Amino acid sequence: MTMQTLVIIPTYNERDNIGPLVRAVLAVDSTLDVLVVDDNSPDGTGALADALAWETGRVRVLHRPGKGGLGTAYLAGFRDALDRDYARVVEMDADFSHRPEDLPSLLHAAETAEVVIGSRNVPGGRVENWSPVRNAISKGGSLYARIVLGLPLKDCTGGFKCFRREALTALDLDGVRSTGFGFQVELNYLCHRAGLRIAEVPIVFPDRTRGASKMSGRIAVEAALMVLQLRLDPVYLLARKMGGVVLAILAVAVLFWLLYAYPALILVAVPALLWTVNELSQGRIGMGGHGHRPDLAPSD
Ligand SMILES: Nc1nc2c(ncn2[C@@H]2O[C@H](COP(=O)(O)OP(=O)(O)OP(=O)(O)O)[C@@H](O)[C@H]2O)c(=O)[nH]1
Ligand SMILES: [Mg+2]
Repeated sequence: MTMQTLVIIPTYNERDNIGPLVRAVLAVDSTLDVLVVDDNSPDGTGALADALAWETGRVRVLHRPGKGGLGTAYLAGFRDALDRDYARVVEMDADFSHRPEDLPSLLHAAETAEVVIGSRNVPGGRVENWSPVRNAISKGGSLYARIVLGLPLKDCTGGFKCFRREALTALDLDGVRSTGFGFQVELNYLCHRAGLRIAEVPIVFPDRTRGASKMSGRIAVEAALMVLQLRLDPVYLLARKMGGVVLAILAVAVLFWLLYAYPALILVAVPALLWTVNELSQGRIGMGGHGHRPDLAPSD
């Protein structure tokens, strides 16, 4: 197996960034290769990436037909890296918010941890040129994910990360649900639940200077809801598995409570129960359509 690292860079309209960024990454270390995952960027980023591939021999480009979201772009990149026996995989934005000069400390930490997170919220880490509002939203989002999901991390939402190969193979990548920005949180949660060793190393995170952000309020709300969904998942799955039983127990409990509170209801409850049992046994209600259902009769 090679000790090469694949740096995955998802792009959507990063024409002004892709060339300088890829060159800077390749200059860091000769063990780094780059995979650009471009979603048919209207600004021609994909063609620029193809030219870099041809010129350097260390870059490949995965062209996808349309904007499919950051999460699915990374998943496609992970599969490519695993197919090609890369020992390590790095996630990196194209807009220079993830600085190539921080790559060595991520790679170094990956020698002792299976997952490394470039963190803005540990000593030495910081953001640059963010408004106080944006800073508060980012820190609040991270704290929210940390509390709701019980993640032992200071920066839960960042996307500058390094995974050892065995970390990715330990995860159920097909089960990942977030397509967009919730992806980073979901991946952290999966790593934590899989018992992987996760390290946070400080990074400096400058705001993008070229190109447009793809972040929006809607995307942030989607990510926040996804966090809640992840937390509630075990309860939801159990309820689905136990669905019928839980409902029946609840119905009986409610009935008993009603009868206890209003004993007179027994005059209604008993005939109703007898009627229901009779109808069920005749197949006239519920239970999968054995009875006559004129409303569903075929028509032409
Ligand atoms: N392939 C692909 N890349 C995407 C998609 N959405 C975003 N990206 C890339 O993902 C990276 C992060 O996106 P940004 O727009 O920088 O999002 P952000 O960092 O949260 O927002 P800013 O701080 O404003 O830059 C960039 O390299 C984008 O080009 C997508 O749907 N498909
Ligand atoms: Mg960015």
